[in-house]
Amino acid sequence: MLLAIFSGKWALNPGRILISALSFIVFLILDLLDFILCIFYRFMDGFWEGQASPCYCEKNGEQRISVGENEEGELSETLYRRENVFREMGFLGFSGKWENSRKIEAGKIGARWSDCGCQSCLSWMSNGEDKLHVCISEPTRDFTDTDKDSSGKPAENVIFLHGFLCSSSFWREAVFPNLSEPVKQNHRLFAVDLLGFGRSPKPRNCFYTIKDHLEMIEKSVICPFQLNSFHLVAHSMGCIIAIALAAKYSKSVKSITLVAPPFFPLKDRGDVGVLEKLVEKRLWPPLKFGSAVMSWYEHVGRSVCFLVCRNHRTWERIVKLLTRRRDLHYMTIDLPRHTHHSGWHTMHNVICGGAKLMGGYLKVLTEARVKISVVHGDKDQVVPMECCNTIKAMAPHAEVDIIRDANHSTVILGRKKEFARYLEYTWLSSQS
Ligand SMILES: *[C@@H]1O[C@H](CO)[C@@H](O)[C@H](O)[C@H]1NC(C)=O
Ligand SMILES: CC(=O)N[C@H]1CO[C@H](CO)[C@@H](O)[C@@H]1O
Repeated sequence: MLLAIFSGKWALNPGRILISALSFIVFLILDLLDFILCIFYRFMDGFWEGQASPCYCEKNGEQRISVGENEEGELSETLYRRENVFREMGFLGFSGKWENSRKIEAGKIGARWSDCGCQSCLSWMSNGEDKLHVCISEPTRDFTDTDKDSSGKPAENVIFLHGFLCSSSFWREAVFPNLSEPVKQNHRLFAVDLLGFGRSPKPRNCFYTIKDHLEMIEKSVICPFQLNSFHLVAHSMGCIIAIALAAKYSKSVKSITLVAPPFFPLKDRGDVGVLEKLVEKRLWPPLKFGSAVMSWYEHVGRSVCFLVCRNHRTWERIVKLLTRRRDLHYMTIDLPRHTHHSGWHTMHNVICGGAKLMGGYLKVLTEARVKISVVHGDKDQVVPMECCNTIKAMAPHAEVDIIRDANHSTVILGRKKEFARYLEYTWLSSQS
């Protein structure tokens, strides 16, 4: 690593060398910090709960996962293949000394001591229902007597899936109000809070794999409402879940609209390669640095969640005071509404681990001739443009729209009305 820094083309550029050296040092310190925090959390978990929560620092966890629970490749390799210099050295002889049980005990569903225990975060436990929070907008025309409208058509269903660290509010606030009256009359809109986010359950006895997410959507939307035909609309991470869902229900899906889908081309380094591509270990810009810390360092990430997510109500009050506003933006409120466990596992198992499954899913959809529309902003800093090419390569019939001067969020939020028209057009054209 150091050799690479001081050789080749970089040797000519002192600024570059400085930045690389600085970045090397910062991430080395983070390696050490994560290693120390691992010991700290084992101690604290033992103190508060009598048993350490399993983590992925243990070397032999790898074997246990691959033989036991990972038969279908559901857990991402990135969970346990994140190299840490200090752990590799068996620093201080600590690593591997604790016998962790990889199994998360079934009884342990309550909040961890490091998670928020406020009423809204735990409401799913008290009402005994482990279903997702679903925001439904019923068609304005009455479909109760007959399931067809005057022109003989049944109501259309649409399922909306949000991205990482968002919730159903994203669709409810940004898109629903801008749909036109004729469309609202005969469309039933379901916006779900994905498992582990927003107001949905955040169990700790779950690995938040794509399969887990699908099961919850089936249980909360598809089965109770007996949907046998629906459209899908998804943003960012939600696109991976949407494609998996569509492949499973390829006969029922009428169209899929994917906004900024993070479909990374799978290279030789597998899941780890996806993580490296998605979140490079970089100091700048701050958004990149923040995501690198949260995705590469399990225990540092848990500490950030301990400070932010566990105290989200306090932060909401502080932000309100500082900005002198009575209502916060829905995205600010949604951002910390997850646990470290739910965010961490979803990030790895869905985004990184999902890449290798996309080819198979898209093949099913191509064979079933399901309409796929992709929208991507050309200034997207979160999901690179090359992801569109990955889709095009796997599903040549997909229609790709590149939006100029739009980034990961403004691709919808900066053009709500146009986006609503685009959706309406997609739904209508898939009916003929
Ligand atoms: C997208 O652009 C808007 C306005 O230009 C900016 O406020 C926002 O931070 C950007 N978001 C991302 C994720 O880059
Ligand atoms: C035509 C219409 O209803 N436009 C609305 C689109 O949504 C924004 C808020 O998200 C409203 O302010 C507009 O009035």
